[in-house]
Amino acid sequence: VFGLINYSNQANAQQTFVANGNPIVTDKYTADPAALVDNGTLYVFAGHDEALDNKEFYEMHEWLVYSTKDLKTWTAYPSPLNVKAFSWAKDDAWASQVIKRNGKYYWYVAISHGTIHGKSIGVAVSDNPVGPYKDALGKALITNDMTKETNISWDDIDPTVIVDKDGQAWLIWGNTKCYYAKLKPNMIELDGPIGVFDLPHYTEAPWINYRNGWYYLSYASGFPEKIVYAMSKNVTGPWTYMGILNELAGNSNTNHQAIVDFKGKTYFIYHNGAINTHGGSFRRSFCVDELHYNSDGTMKRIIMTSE
Ligand code: FUB
Repeated sequence: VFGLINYSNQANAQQTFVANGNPIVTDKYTADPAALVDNGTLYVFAGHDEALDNKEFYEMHEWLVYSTKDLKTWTAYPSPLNVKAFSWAKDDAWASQVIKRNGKYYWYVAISHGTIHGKSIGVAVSDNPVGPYKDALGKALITNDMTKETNISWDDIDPTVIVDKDGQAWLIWGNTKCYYAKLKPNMIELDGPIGVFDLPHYTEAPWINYRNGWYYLSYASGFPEKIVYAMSKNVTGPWTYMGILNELAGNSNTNHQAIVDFKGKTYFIYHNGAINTHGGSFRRSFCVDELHYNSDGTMKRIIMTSE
């Protein structure tokens, strides 16, 4: 029931609440969840869907962050990052991911560029996972004129980042094509050419995670989107397509996932459009379900729950 959430107010503008199953947050729309585990706490970063009930496109100007230690009691924080933090950008707080490196938190975001046509990727930095964050580079890290594999202007979206076992950081992103490139140790510049992964039925929303010798690249496929995944022994592939991981997310064309290990379990965090009659493709809400692996390392299909 949208709008009803029982916060216990705290002095520092943080608010705690007890989640009543999925979706977790019911007083705001929270899209494109990205997850980070740090110091025994799970952080979920999301774009804020603000489209009015009759608007059928994205209206997104800021990102939000929530944290929990037990997946029951959550803390909501003031928005730690707004599109206005990127002076070179125009608008559109699309999908993002935060990663920790050398004690700092780097937040990679998709956003519309102010002067270069199309979507771009920027990076913000903070000493604290819940911010405040500031633009780390003063310009875009990736722009539409750097990737000419497609003739669409929104192919440079949906960043995911991994720091590999050898310390090399990789940025992976894209709509229609899945791009990848090395990041310099400073995490804010590319270190080499941009490649393209060969992935069947690829739409967008890549997320990379590593477990027991396998890299897993999950991504949105088709439209309306299902989440599928591929496996490889190397962060740069080649990738073996493994099939569907999550069926359509209720009442939303997009189905954007994060996969994270937390306190001995693996969680699949995604969005749906399931909040009452107003939820939908442009009014999305993040959900958390458990992900299980088979003994051969493959992933079991997600069983979506409302609990
Ligand atoms: O939220 C805007 C866009 O919708 C994201 O960048 C895509 O992944 C899709 O979820």
